[in-house]
Order: sequence, then structure tokens, then C-alpha cells
Amino acid sequence: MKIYLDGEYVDESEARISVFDHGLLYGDGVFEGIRLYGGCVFRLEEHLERLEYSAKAILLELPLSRKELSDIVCETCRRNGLTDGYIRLIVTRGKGNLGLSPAGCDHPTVIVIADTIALYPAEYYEKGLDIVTVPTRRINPAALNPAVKSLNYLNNVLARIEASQHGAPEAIMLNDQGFVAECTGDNIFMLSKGRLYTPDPSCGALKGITRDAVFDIARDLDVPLVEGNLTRYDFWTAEECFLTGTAAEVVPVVRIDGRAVGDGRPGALTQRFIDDFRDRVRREGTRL
Ligand code: PXG
Repeated sequence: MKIYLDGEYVDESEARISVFDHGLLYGDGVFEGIRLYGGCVFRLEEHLERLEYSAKAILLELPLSRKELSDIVCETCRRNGLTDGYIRLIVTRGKGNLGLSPAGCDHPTVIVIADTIALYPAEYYEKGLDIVTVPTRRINPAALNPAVKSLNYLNNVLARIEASQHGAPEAIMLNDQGFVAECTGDNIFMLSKGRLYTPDPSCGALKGITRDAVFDIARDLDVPLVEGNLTRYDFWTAEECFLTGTAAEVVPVVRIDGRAVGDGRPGALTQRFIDDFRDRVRREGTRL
């Protein structure tokens, strides 16, 4: 496998970064997870824009332009002979010294990994997920705005471990006020009385690229959308529920905290969002 690392395409065994890299020492960096479908990169511009916003928010100057990053992402896919897969784009503060101050970090480290993807089993889409709320909360915006897709994912990792302790593949994370924020690596939606609801970014939801695609589908299907403060009660009493994410795409949820959502089977409207999303990834995208 060829990895892009700081201007070169190197073998995986040679893709090494310094132990003094502040991405490793402090989680000081930003990243994107991107999908490649049938030789087209899905919503690449949107991913690069979010990366730019994340970098700006943490005062990290990206060393490459949007066009340069876009070309590198595509070239990494080509060099690995991929037509479908998962791309991880990472920019860290770079090599510095042992100290919090990034003053010694002169060159951000840029890494692009393009690999095949281990998809959720088909059963998840046919039968739906059984998920739980976990104790670990979404990061408080006063500490670090959760809209920043930073390399600090420790609380999400802990939440995912707590989910697996309950045999659940995903978990609902609440914010510090007890409102539903999102899942550990996915946004969450519910349908009730013909309306589509999802937590507002101010509740700790990442502005997901798949979430945005679902907003577009809702517009096309004439389903009104509400972004707001939602509680676990809202989700327990919803008619339908689904998650969205680059890896998961659109996946139904049929049980939350032991309570059946609707009739306990994937909802009919959810299925339309799944079908429309699958259609969209074939039509849209930046061709390699
Ligand atoms: N919320 C969080 C916290 C995320 O990290 C999403 C929502 C969905 O956003 P997109 O843009 O993908 O629709 C994400 C992104 C994994 C994995 O291995 C997934 C993400 C990040 C890191 C790893 O499943 N999802």
C-alpha cells in the first residue's frame, strides 16, 4: 500500500512519523474520513472545506491548497488501484519538542491513507441496529468545539467501548446538558409525524457530510427538517430512527436503550433515505 506522507508516496512500511509529532504527543491535528465509490470521491470539496474550517479553528495553517489536497487524495487512490474504498486525510501540527507550545512545530505533517473499507454487515441495514446511551458525554464546546474534527477522539473511543460492553455497535452520546448530541462516529436522526429531526450542531453534533446529504434528500422528498435540542425521550418515542456517517452511510435503528423504535423494524421512510443515498453516491463525486 502506498501512503502519501509530506510530499512523497511511500510504502506503508516506510510511512513513519516522528515521536515528537504533536499529533501523537497531544492529539494536535485534524482529519477527514472520505469515501470512494466507483472511481468517484464522494463530496470531496465539502470534506476539504470542513478540514479547512477545523484547521482554522485550531490555528493550524494548512500547508497545501484545496486543489493540491484534492489532487493528492485522488492520486493516492489511483496509486493503490482503488475504485471503492475509504480515505483518511490527516494533518497534524507536525514535529516539535516535548512541550505543549507548538512554537517549534514548523511543518504540519500531511498524511493520506487510501484503503479498502470493512463495511457494516448487510444485516444491519435489513434488521436495523440496537443501540444504547452510554455514560461518556460528548465533548463540551467550552473545552473544544465538537464541530472541529480533531485528533482528540478519546471520549468517543471510550463511548464506543462502553457500547460494545452492551453488545451494541454504536452508542448515543449526550452533551453536558443531557441533550442527545450524536453517536460515537455517526450523526443521529429521528422521524415523527412526517418530520425529520436531528440535533443541532450547538448540541455537540458534528456537521456530518452524510448528514448534509440527508438534508438534501429530505428537501427532495418534501420532508420538513428540524435541527434542535432533542432528548432521549424524543428518540424513544419516535416512529423511525437512523444514523448517518461516511462509513455507515444511512443505517436504521430499531431499538434504543431497550425500547423498540416504532414497530421495532426499519421504517419505510428510512428505507427511502437509504435508497436515495445509495443512488446519490453513484451519481455525485470527483472522478479520479
Ligand atoms: N460524528 C462524529 C463524531 C464523527 O466522527 C460523523 C459524526 C459522521 O460524519 P460524516 O462526515 O462522516 O458523515 C463522524 C465521522 C469510523 C470513524 O471508523 C467514523 C468517523 C470518524 C472517525 C472514524 O467509523 N465518522
